Amino acid sequence: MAEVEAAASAVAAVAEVTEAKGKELHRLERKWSFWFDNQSKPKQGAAWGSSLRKIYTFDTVEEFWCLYDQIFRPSRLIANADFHMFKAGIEPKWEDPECANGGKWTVTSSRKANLDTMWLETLMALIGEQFDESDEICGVVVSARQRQDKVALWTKTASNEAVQVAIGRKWKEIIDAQEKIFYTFHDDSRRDKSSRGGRYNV
Ligand code: MGP
Repeated sequence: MAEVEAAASAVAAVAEVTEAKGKELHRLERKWSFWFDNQSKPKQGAAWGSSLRKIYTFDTVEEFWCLYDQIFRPSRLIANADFHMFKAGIEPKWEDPECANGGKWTVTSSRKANLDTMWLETLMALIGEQFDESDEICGVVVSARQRQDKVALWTKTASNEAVQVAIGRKWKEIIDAQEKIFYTFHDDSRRDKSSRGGRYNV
């Protein structure tokens, strides 16, 4: 955790110097935040989310590349850790008001190289506002897990099947996924493992 925070302040310093030099930075449509969660050594009795940290909020292409290069590459994640990139102001939690009625499309990967590519393609599509339904998107999470790594795209209105299916189709194209992908409602994830089957698939 400390390492990630140190790397993030190095990125902030670089961004400040660049701006101070009067170099023109390329602004994004909106602000995004990178988050990090390390649950590899969970504290006994600690609630979910207690190790989740917002690391850096940015709105330029230059900061994005610095952050991606120096920190947020999934192949660097240890097991049971996650990186998130969410719209600024939205927390990567079911409890966030923007996520509360939402859900997620999930794609799994057994190869680290593949995971890095899918994550990067997704990040670029988000900051480049490539989804027609961009208002419906909350953010993306990449999770390193013992069983299988995964990337999940979180959206806002789970009950709106047409919108979710359109987003799922577009995402599949972006990450070049060949297999079926599934959409789960956060409401189902909240309940119990047995009710977690995907509600939509593309
Ligand atoms: P996970 O990290 O999304 O999936 O959630 P993982 O580790 O692949 O395991 P899975 O087999 O359960 O899919 C793991 C557990 O963390 C969940 O079952 C919840 O108990 C808890 N959890 C995850 N999220 C994203 C939240 C959240 O947003 N809010 C709360 N309260 N708990 C969560």
